[in-house]
Amino acid sequence: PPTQGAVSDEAHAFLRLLHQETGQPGFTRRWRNVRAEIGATGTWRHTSEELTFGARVAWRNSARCIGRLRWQSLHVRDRRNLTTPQAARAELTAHLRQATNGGRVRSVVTILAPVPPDGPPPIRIINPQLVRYAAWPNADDTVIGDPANRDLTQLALANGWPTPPTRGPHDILPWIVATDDNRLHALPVNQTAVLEIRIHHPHHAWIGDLGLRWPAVPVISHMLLSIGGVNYPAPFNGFFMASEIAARNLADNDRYGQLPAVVKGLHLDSDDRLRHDKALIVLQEAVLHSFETAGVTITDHHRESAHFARFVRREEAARRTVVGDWSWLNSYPMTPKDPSWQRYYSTATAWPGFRPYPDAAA
Ligand code: NRG
Repeated sequence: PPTQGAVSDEAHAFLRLLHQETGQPGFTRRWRNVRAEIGATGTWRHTSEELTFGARVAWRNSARCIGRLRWQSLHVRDRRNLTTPQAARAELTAHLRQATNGGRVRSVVTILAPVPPDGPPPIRIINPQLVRYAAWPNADDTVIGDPANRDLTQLALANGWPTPPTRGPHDILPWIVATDDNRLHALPVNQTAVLEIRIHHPHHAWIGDLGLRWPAVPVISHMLLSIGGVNYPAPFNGFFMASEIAARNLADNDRYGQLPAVVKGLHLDSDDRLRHDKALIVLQEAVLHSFETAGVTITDHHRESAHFARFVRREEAARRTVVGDWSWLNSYPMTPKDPSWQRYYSTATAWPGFRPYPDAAA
């Protein structure tokens, strides 16, 4: 756990930042109170205004995120009073509904009770994302479902998740929630809150026959939101960039591994050395087309790269340093025409921010 001195330093830096950026008066008085509170309890409680500002700046400081132009639009749900798995299930369901918003996806964070100075938080989510598909290994080492979630599937089964009657490629895993008595609870997901998109292609009907689908909204659920020395479990979402789904989740050999099927469907020759590149483009088209015809927010990497460049210009105009991880901001198939490809960013860590849960499994 962080020392009282460290909490104090971070609290001071955060309050300074907030009062400087927002122009709100009263820094000295607020700091005096917060310092006393940290002295007495080892931690402090944010006002809801501090919480909202801190969560938005944490997004602004997310070095791996290309979508930061919209950081000020983050909807912040203050659920710090939440202590039971049942209440967590209800709030995570509400988060999914509010974020999905019938397809016009909104960026949302749900802030749960903080990690206290002397132990685990009342509620913490083990799943890396709220909507993940189970992995069912076959005897021959192949997997039905998403191989990335082998361990999570085992954990769900070990904690009382009833095996679905038929095991398919898209069985939504329950939420696994840890309580501060070190117990795990597998909470079934309310399917009516989960929107999924079937993947098809405007010119290649056979793509639809591959039976692919993906959840509409990516909700990252295993990171801590760190504001002024206080750490919160805080599931958050933005919306998908098509390449996340098309070039990784559906394509990677150790995920759904669909490139061979697409190469085959396109009748590409095995001596065409760009056959996988061509297949990837067709998968990108399919993902964009499927989300768009379903009326669900999606973006592409060229558009996001241009938006990111606009974010960088705004930040630099405000005399703030932009942190950024080139290898995460740029992805196949970006081109040198995309502005985020053309430069590097500060690799420092900036706070408030999101961080991995200290002892989380990969
Ligand atoms: N690539 C991962 C999700 C990572 C986060 N992506 C977002 N985040 N778009 C995947 O499952 O494809 N977000 O907050 O919108």
